[in-house]
Amino acid sequence: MAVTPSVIGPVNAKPYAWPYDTSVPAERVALLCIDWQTDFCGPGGYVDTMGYDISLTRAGLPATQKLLAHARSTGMLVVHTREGHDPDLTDLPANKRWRSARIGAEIGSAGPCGRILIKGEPGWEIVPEVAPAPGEVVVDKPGKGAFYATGLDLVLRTRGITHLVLTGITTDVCVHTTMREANDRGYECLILSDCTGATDASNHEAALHMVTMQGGVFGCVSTSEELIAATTPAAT
Ligand code: C5J
Repeated sequence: MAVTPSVIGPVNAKPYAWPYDTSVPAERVALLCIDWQTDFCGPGGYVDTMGYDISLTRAGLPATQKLLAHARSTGMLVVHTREGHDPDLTDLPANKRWRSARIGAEIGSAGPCGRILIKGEPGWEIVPEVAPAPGEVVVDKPGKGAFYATGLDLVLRTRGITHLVLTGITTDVCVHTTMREANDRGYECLILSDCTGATDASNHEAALHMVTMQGGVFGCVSTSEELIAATTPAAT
């Protein structure tokens, strides 16, 4: 029996109804879950140790959890990323280490959640609310962007992915860097305001606003509710 796949779009978004090509089969869309790690949103993690308010970085968790269930049921590719470094610190640039030390949370030093931002440590793990399901793609990255020094682009192109939905933390750093990298590679991007968060509320708002400039300079901004509402389920 022929199956018509789930279709996404048009999504009510700013500055245009997403995607630019009106709609897209869910199987050509990847949901990126960026750095939902204890180090960025859990007590005792890197962001907490730096003295920032983790309620801001945790704010997008409930909506992302709901959206993950939707993505899994519609056939979107789910991709998780983790920022982190090798235990011997060979992939940690000296300036990144120095900057983290000067704010009291040196990458590689011991903290309440193990060594800060080190692969395999409790703080580096993705929080349970949005943990990867068995078989889902997990991309480890040493930098802010998920395309730099990783196989992400190859994974997406191999699966025929052309459109990306971005969730995660932090809006202004890893999510934004990844969105910019993706946009330059030709992916049609949508960032969700209720599934992201930053260490500073005004930076979150500013990062979202930046996307909407120049006719959608990096893509579009919307919410998970709008995305879900704009999904036509698969039919047999
Ligand atoms: C930061 C990230 N903020 N995941 N990393 O250092 O945004």
